Amino acid sequence: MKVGSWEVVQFQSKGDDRGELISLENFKEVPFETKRVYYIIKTKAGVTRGLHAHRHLEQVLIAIAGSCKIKVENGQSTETYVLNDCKTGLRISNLVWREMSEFSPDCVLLVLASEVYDPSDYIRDRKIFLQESAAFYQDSIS
Ligand code: T46
Repeated sequence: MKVGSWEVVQFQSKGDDRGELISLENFKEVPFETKRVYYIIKTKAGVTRGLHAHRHLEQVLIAIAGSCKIKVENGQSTETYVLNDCKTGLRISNLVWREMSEFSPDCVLLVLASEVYDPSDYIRDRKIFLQESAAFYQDSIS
């Protein structure tokens, strides 16, 4: 994915008279090789999660149950999405600040990640995020 980008992707459901099945494959629905899967559950009312960006990590987020809101920002533009459909994913590249909020009590937010867990990949200071993304865009036009 392009650095500092995100996109909504609709997954195809293989439905028949028994119900539905959604399948996600690396380099198809998921634009990278998945190295880690985690899910966020039981987020308490009023909590905002995220509040960071990643230097290298790319992810696909899917609310496989319930709903939550996610704000994404790349230092130049911001967008807010409601994730409430297990057939819809939000792909997020590196250098994107994210804030997740308004979790419904039954929300299960599934995340497919391109890298194993690495705390040093997190940018948790917003000022540093804005500096690093400004430097990236500056380098890419010079
Ligand atoms: C992201 C958003 C969408 C681990 O030990 N391994 C893991 O793979 C992850 C993701 C977290 N942790 C530990 C680190 C913390 O002690 O789990 C705890 C909660 O993690 P964090 O505060 O980073 O959770 P969120 O919801 O703020 O952010 C998470 C991801 O960390 C992040 O990469 O993009 O979900």
